[in-house]
Amino acid sequence: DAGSDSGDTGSAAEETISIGFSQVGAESGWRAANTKSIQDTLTQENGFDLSFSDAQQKQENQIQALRSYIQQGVDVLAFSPVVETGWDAVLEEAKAADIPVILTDRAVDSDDDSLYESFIGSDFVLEGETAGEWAVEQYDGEGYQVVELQGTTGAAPAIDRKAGFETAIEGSDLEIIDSQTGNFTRTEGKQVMEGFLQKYDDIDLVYAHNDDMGLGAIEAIEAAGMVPGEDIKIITVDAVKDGMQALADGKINYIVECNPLLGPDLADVAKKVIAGEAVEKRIVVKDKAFDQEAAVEALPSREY
Ligand code: GYE
Repeated sequence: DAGSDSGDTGSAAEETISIGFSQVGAESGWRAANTKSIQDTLTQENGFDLSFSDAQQKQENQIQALRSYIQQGVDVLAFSPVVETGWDAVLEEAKAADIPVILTDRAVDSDDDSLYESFIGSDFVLEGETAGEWAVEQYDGEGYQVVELQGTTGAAPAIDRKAGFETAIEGSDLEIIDSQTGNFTRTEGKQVMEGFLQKYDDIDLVYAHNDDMGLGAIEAIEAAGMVPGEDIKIITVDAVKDGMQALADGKINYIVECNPLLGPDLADVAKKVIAGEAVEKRIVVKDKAFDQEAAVEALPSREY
């Protein structure tokens, strides 16, 4: 008798949650792993109907995507804001439409934190500090020259990784002699590094805000006839496979991890928000850091 069967198998009773996700772009290995994590987690099987779009690193594309999801009347909006500022108007539109917003990966700079439910992501200031502390330990003596490859101008990880590193090297023998954006891509990282190598002949260290720009810098250093990791040391952030391989090979010297696997936390927060349960306003993803030995050890079981 089917009518009296009250056995609940769980997922069948729950309603599918429609979620619109606006991704930053496809600028880096980190981003590819992040996208995969989100798409692999927010599946029909897990109770989601995911609409996903790639903004190609342009804020206007993200705003457009968010507006169209609002118009479609999705249950939840989620996005990784390409830059920190300029979101209040579209977030207010979401609020007016009663659609909860979850931030993943990058933060917005807004005075009104009622405009989103939760922000899930790493502590980028801490990442920059960790990178800077390692650098300070390596160099002792008279002035060492650092060039910095910054992430996308105005992006939370670029602002925070710069600030954290600067704090950590304050009063040390290290000096940042130049700092430019490479937009988190390998190509632009290479170009900016080529410019630095033409301008300065005694660079000791490259601090790149992500692995991809560091990998671009390796190409530029090798093309200039120098040995990356020896003639010029390199620190990066992310710890994606290509970066970890370069670290294991001795071409990068240190990597601060930034975990891109945010899909499970996003799914969890979205389900709770829809169920009317309380969620934490800030979920900090924990990161590690690797030197060459640690990279060799970690590589075989690395998930991304
Ligand atoms: O470090 C970089 C990507 O926002 C943390 O964006 C993310 C950063 C990541 O392009 O590789």
